Amino acid sequence: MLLPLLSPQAPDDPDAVVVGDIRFSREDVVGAATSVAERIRGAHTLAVLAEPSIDTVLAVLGGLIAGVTIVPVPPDSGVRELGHILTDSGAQAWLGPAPADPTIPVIPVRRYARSWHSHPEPPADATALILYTSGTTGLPKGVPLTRAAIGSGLDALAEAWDWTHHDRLAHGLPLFHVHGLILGVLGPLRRGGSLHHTVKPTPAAYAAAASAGATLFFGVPTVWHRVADDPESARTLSSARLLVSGSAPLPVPVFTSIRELTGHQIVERYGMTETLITVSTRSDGERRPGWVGLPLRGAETRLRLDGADQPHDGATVGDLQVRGPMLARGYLNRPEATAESWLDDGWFDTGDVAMIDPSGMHRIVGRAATDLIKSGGFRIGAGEIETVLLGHPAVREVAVVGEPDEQLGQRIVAYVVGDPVEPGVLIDLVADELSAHKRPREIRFLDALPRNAMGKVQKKLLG
Ligand code: MLC
Ligand code: AMP
Repeated sequence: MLLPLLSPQAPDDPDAVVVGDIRFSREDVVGAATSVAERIRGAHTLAVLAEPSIDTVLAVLGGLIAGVTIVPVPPDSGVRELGHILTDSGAQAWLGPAPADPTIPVIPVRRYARSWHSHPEPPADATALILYTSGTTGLPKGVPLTRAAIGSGLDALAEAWDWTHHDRLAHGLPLFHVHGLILGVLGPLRRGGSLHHTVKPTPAAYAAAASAGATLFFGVPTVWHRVADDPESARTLSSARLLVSGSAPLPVPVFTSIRELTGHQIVERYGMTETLITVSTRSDGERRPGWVGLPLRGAETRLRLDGADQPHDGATVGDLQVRGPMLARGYLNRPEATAESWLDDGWFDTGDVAMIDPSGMHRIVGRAATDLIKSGGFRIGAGEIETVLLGHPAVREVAVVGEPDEQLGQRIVAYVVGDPVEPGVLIDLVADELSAHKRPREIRFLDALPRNAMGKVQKKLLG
């Protein structure tokens, strides 16, 4: 069973799921999610506008109970991104809140409706969720994730972190990605523990959750950076059992500040939408700043260069490849992209460059492609932003890069050649067409882009 919390045998908890100031007991969650399941039975794929709200939690759980594939959509998706996700996923309707002027039907989520009907457990290889994630070019790709992959990925993390039903998880991450939704909502429900979603991942909200009894905290490095900058809130987290960082590299100074302020050494874990989490430091093991830990139970890793295995000597770098039961099997509707990353014998080429030491500790050194940007823990393709900017009549040429940023890890900067135009106009164009977190933080105007003899833009010379 994917979510034992939803079984009638689980003990009740009056605060099983708290999102902002909405509190649902386990019985409320089971009754309301089952009522959603009743309404959608027989559908195959539904889209959920994944705002950080109880409705999103109920819609996703309703889909899981009914065996209907759910497509969580970033709530600030612009027209281009939204249109693509709906068409590509084949979503039949919105479940819960919908954007203005929806192009498909809308099925409401009734927070206070209850049903106690018992639904059969869907097959383990059924697609539970389709998550969208950016590539270097083109619009985001759909990643179908089975119930079996989600279940084994969550169990492997539970083993590494000693995560049990005694834990109360707190975080304020978005509900349309692996981190906030799969780990952050399905994780506690699979363990039979409880969840406190703070809506926004602010230091004050995390401190309040700690005071209210949260034991486990999730954040992307930008969040931990902000916590470290707010010592009073940070000190409140001393009462936690475990602090976890992931989705982007955790800077060593942030690890050190958090240790000084809270007494906790942050556990760091590494993963991807396509693979779920495959490597993590352990709650009972070494937490080495700058390193992301050991393969999780069931996961295997290797370093490759030019088709050959590289030594695990803590110094040699190679392309990180992973394999295990938590992996997706390919992209939706993208056989060529699938063939590029899913290799023979179940290995997946992550596109990350890493080193592994003799004890099995992994260090992520960087990405093989400069055109994939990580900003605030969001994965963003330079190509998708360039395509939108080229759609503006003033823009003749453009190159988008990720430049180092203390808080965001990388900030999106667009280099533009063209006619004079207000930077804000171009920034808003990207926010409106794609989503707000993909907007460039800065536009820099140039007379020409640096190119090599072949005419290819030399992004490394920008900045
Ligand atoms: C500003 N805003 C604009 C705008 N300028 N909106 C539209 N157009 C413009 N021109 C708005 C934003 O929408 C937002 O609104 C507000 O201004 C501030 O936005 P921000 O500066 O972009 O960021 P901030 O809110 O401070 O976000 C930082 C953050 C966020 C850390 C909270 O980056 C975040 O949530 N990151 C998490 C990413 C994540 O979960 N990744 C996991 C991927 S899974 P408003 O109203 O929203 O405040 C994965 C696998 C794994 O990687 O390993 O986990
Ligand atoms: P996403 O598709 O949003 O799931 O992003 C996955 C990418 O995030 C990985 O390929 C890595 O580049 C990056 N990532 C995730 N966790 C970590 C980590 N702990 N350290 C460094 N990079 C990470």
